[in-house]
Order: sequence, then C-alpha cells, then structure tokens
Amino acid sequence: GRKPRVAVVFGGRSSEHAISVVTAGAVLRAIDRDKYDVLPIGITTDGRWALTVDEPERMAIADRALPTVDDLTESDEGGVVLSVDPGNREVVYTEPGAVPKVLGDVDVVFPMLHGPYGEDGTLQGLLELAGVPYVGAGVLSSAVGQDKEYMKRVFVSFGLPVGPYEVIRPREWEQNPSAARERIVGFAAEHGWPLFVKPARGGSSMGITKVDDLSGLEDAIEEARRHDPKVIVESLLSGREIECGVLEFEDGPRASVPAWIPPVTDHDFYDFEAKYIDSASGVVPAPITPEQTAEIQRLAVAAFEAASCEGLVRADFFLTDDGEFVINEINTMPGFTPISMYPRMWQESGVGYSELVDRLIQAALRRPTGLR
Ligand code: G1L
Repeated sequence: GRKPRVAVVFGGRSSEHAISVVTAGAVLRAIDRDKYDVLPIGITTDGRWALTVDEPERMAIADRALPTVDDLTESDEGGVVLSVDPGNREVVYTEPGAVPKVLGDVDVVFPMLHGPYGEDGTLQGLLELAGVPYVGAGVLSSAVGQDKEYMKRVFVSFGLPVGPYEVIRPREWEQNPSAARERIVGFAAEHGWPLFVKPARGGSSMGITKVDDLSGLEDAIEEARRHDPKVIVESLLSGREIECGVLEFEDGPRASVPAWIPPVTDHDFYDFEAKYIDSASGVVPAPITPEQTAEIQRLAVAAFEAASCEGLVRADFFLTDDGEFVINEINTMPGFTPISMYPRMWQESGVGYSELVDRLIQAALRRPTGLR
C-alpha cells in the first residue's frame, strides 16, 4: 500500500533553532525515501509553522552562517503557513481530528524542537490530542526529562543512585529568601563547595553557575531565576562523566556501548555547538571495565523505564572516584547529528545512523494512540 508519511518538525522559537535545522537536515537525508514519504515542517524563528523545501543540503552551516527555517520556505509566498492568522478572530468550530488536518495527513511526527513547547511534553500533548503517533518520549517522560527536581524524585523512587541536591522554589525565594540561603549554606557545609546553581527546568546549559563560596551564591540564584523561577542546587561530584544510549527495539529497550566525556577546562563547555554538533571529544567506548559497562547499561535501561520513556533516551552518569555510578540526568532529545554522542554510541554498538532513524520511526508506528 501507500508509504507511511513522516512529518519532521524542526526549528522553532528557541535559541537552538539552527541546531534543530542542522539536525533535521541530517535526519531528512537519512530517512529511506523508498520506505517513507517525508514532509519537512519548519517553525520559523517567530513561531509560524510552514512547509519547507525538502533540500537537506541547504540545512547546514554555510560560510559561518547558521541555517534558519525562515530561509527554507518558498521565499516569495513565504511558504505554506499552517498556522491560523492570529488577526483572524472568526470562531472556528472544529470536529474530532481537526488538529491532524491542520498538520496535514501524517502517520508519524518526528519532533525536533528544543526547550519549552518542544521537548517539555507540550508538543507531545498536542500530538496526543490529534491522535498522531510521534517519535520519542511521551508527555510525562518529556516533562520529567525537563525538570531536574522531578527527574531526581523519579530516580530515587526507583532506587537509582542520585547526587545530593536542594531546590529553591519561586514562592520561598520571593517570601523568605534568608531561609533559602540558610538551607543552601547548610547544604554546602554538609557536601562542600563548589555548588552548581541551575535553572530547574529547560534543557540548555544557560543560567548555570559554579559557585565557589558564599559570596557568589546570591548572584548565581538570581542568574538561574532569569531562566526559571525554580532553581536547583547540586554539589560537585568528583569523578568521570559517562553516558549511555538507550534505544527501543521490537522486544524492548537496549543499552548502547557507553561513552566517556573528558573534562573541558573553560567556557566552551557552555557552547551549544560543542554540545550538539561537535561531539568529537567524547570517547567511545568509554575506558571502563566490562563490569562497569554492564552496570551502567543496567542503570541506563532502569532510568528509561523509571521515567516511562519511549523510543530513546541518553542517560548521563558520574562514575565517582569510589567507583560508584550516580545518575546525573536523562535527555529525551539528545544531540542527534551523526557525530553527536547518542548516534556515535549506537554506531559503535552496530546500529548506524539510518538504521537508528528507521528504528525510531518503527517504534513510533508500533505504538498505539491513547492510553498505553
Ligand atoms: F525524535 C527523537 F528521536 F526522539 C529525537 C528528537 C529530537 C531525538 C533527538 C532530538 N534532538 C533534537 O531535536 C535537538 C538536539 C536538535 C534539539 Cl532538542
């Protein structure tokens, strides 16, 4: 019969717009066109949904210019805009299934958007309402994966090892900041300096400050609060950073060969190109023992199950100097260019980039819509 139609949704109103475009270009190139019909749907930098040209070669960094969706719509007409004109105040009565009609007739969506309204479960909720299957994490696991507090609470309740942390909630900071400060000082007395002060939600590394002593605490909290009114404070875990990929196969999730992320000295840790595109510094396989590999793979699959993940997850750990694994976080939308860590870990495990993309689409198509 007819080929399944895959809509790749990318771009969006995020600081990582270009990374999404570059990544979607790689996915569009990798999808088997004999097996699937492909519909590239871009979201412009100002939030309009548009059908874009299907030209992955234009979705790369060219002479230092970052690609945007705005440049991929048919320039004269401005593309086929799928959203409703916000100036149109007409009441529109919808019928069941109206959302998939807006989106077009698609069998599966490949969501590739960073941050709020992309990887936090909101887009996933829209697709649930529309009854359209989609690649990757569902509503709950997306939301858990975006909230460092609830992520830890889920891991703890499933018996996974997590590091020490404190949360500063918005109302506490607004009404009783000295109580919050005292709590953090007590935390530092117990676990030592430095502390990492982070926005609790949002996947990017912006708003994160390493605090060496009490003098830097206030500014760090204010800085994190510019990104999210809920703040999480973590202690430094000395050891090595080890990651592991989990992918859903026909019979359930399996873990990849793990990778070691060597420490980086300066601010380029916070460079998002380094984070998503140029992952060449990661070492695959990680130089750890076979027993440690088996252990991290067990923990990675346990984290996938704890957060009710689907499709894929990248699980990030510290291997402490005492040889214990501590889970740092999971990422339901990890860096996903062919040279990003997640695809590299699967490459080393015998699953190439095209097979990876195909397995994700197949896992989404197997999935029933509605409660599962
Ligand atoms: F759909 C998947 F497979 F779940 C998926 C979607 C998006 C995996 C990885 C990503 N990653 C990205 O979209 C991004 C890193 C370019 C931005 Cl979050």
